[in-house]
Amino acid sequence: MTDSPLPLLLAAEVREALAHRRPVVALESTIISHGLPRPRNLAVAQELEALVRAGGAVPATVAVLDGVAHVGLGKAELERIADDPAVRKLSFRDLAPALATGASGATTVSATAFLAARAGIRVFATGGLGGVHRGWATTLDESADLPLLARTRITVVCAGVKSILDVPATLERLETLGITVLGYRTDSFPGFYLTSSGHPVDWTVTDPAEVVAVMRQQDRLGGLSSALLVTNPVPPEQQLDQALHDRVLAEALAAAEAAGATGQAATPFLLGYLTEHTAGASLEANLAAVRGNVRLGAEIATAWAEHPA
Ligand code: PSU
Ligand code: MN
Repeated sequence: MTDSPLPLLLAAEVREALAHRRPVVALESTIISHGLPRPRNLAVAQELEALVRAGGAVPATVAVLDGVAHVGLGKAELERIADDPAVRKLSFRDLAPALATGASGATTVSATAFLAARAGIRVFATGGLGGVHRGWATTLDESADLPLLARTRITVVCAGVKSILDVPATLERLETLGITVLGYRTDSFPGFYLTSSGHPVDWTVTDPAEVVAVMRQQDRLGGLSSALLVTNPVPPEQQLDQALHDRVLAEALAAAEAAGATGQAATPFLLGYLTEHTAGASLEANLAAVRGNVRLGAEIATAWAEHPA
């Protein structure tokens, strides 16, 4: 490929929608390749795209295939992300070497947010963000999601941060990094698998128009390009049982340490352990959270597309 001004391949549908200011929702692919078990992952990836469409927006799943950054995937491309075990996990810093070497990989929140923003997409929906891991004081393991979101103008709809993390430490980091956090119809920061993390959130919004009003003021203020987190809790009736969550998470953390699962492997190990040892209950809560976020993402993208430029 010759070097073009934008190193992105936009799906025709995504390009059209952006050109006409129609709503688009970016979706990440690491949740498909590394966050969910096969073969359910492909069905989920397709379902999430269908939910975006049902909400009147165009889905743009992001991934790198054979050294090309794609924004919006075709059917076979989505299947490849879900099925091919050679697909790597790519965070923001991996993008340049992946493009240079012709590698294929799924994009994490950091890489997806970056590529989506470069493509001109303003709304991105996912499950739970990465953050500060427990034991940070010895491992220094903090997801690249946080610093990237501190310098990228995109609205991310999520169920908070993954509860496998040190949630209060992550909230402190979000504050330090200047990343605005809104609670969607809640004054409590969501707990990913759980409706509430038990920690408060400073700002509450109750509908997509209020989110768009905040986005407009971010742009009006100008200056630094930080993200906006719209944290949307999993419905209480679909959350994981708190006692089961706490018990299995403690086991998972011990197992990760025993297995030496560090670096990029830490998060997939912990999520996989929870799915396996809750007999799939954590997976259902995870999926319920993601579905809700994707639906809300389509609503926000629609409200954003309608606001006067
Ligand atoms: N949320 C999920 N499942 C996932 C992830 C988030 O429900 O698999 C992924 C996202 O891609 C996120 C990544 O960016 O985990 C964070 O990984 P790490 O902790 O290695 O930065
Ligand atoms: Mn990490």
